[in-house]
Amino acid sequence: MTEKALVAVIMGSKSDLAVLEDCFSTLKEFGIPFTGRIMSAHRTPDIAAEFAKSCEKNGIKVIICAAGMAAHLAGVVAGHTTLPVIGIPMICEPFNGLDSLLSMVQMPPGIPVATVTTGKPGAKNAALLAVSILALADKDLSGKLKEFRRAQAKKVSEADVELQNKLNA
Ligand code: RP5
Repeated sequence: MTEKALVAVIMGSKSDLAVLEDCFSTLKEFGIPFTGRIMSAHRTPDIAAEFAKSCEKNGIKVIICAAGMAAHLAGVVAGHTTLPVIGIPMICEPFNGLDSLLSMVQMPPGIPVATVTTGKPGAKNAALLAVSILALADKDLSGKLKEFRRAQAKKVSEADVELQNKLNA
């Protein structure tokens, strides 16, 4: 992205990247400039801490963190910034993401992480939540989000009509 990033999407490992495609594509759909980085709370702790501390002065408004297993990335990042942090728990063996979810969601009072669900649905919702936050100060973006919801609802209603037609045929 050439425009100054408003959202930073960081992940604990290259192995998380495929899941984050849904996050990237949703941010792109809404025209949100973002940056993507790989860094780890455990394997590169200094880089993760420095990055978290630098986000605000670099114009980042929301940070999305994806991590699996003992998923501490979002919590560590949140401890180093007052920007909103959204966490996406990755699905990993052998506990299928429940380990990641609990590691991420169980933040001590005082340092919140807005944890979405595991895997690809979580990746998409993380992007949409970032859009909602940015839309608070951006009327055009708020309009786009409302239109997205209308289009989504229309698809459900169309599927319902299709089902009714099929059942009543
Ligand atoms: C976490 O450990 C990463 O976010 C990843 O989900 C998980 C496994 O990492 P790799 O061993 O695949 O690099 O830090």
